[in-house]
Amino acid sequence: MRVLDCLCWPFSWLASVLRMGVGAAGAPVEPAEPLILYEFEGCPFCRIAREAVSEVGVTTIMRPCPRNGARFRPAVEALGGKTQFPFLIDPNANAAIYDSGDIAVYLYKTYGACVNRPVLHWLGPVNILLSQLGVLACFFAGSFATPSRKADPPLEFYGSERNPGARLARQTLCEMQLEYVWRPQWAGAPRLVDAGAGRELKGASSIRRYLRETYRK
Ligand SMILES: N[C@@H](CCC(=O)N[C@@H](CS)C(=O)NCC(=O)O)C(=O)O
Repeated sequence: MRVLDCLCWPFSWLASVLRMGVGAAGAPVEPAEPLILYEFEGCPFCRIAREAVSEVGVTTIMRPCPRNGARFRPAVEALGGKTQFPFLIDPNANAAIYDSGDIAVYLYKTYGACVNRPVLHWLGPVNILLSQLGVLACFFAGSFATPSRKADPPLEFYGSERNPGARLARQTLCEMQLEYVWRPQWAGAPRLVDAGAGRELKGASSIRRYLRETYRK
């Protein structure tokens, strides 16, 4: 598994290059209630929503919904009326939004007053195509669920969308459908805090190993 983990690195870098570095971590924004994003790593549209979360720096509860995952997927249809990802809930404004473009625009407008919307996010089909290539570059990692136990309370995760190591860690969080509070952050990332177990992990490889050892069923 360690060898496989090492092999993933260049592909995660490639995904960041294909995205032209979009998805840096903005200055932290802590809304009264964290936002909630239903998404999965193997979905090109979800990446666009995550990049906006990251650029804006807004604290968001992530509920990963890989294709065959049963933990959070049913909630999306119950809350919004259809099974489509990404799906954003903003409890502060009673807003529920489906489309990645709409989610990005909403986030920049509502929480990113000082953040310029990256040029790539204005490029419609090019934006989507490059995001799809990013999914291909990572061999669809974060698309399918693996059996796992729930993390209670939810984990806390620090890292930007574009950080290749943070991406590798998120892919494992996603495949294991582990809920986490995401604080987009550049310094010291990726970092995972498991308050329930009193553990703090730094670096993609340590985080992935810890998650598999602790939450795999
Ligand atoms: N126009 C939408 C398209 C979203 C979309 O097609 N998402 C796919 C995943 S990549 C989806 O929800 N598929 C249904 C499923 O996964 O069950 C957007 O930009 O968000």
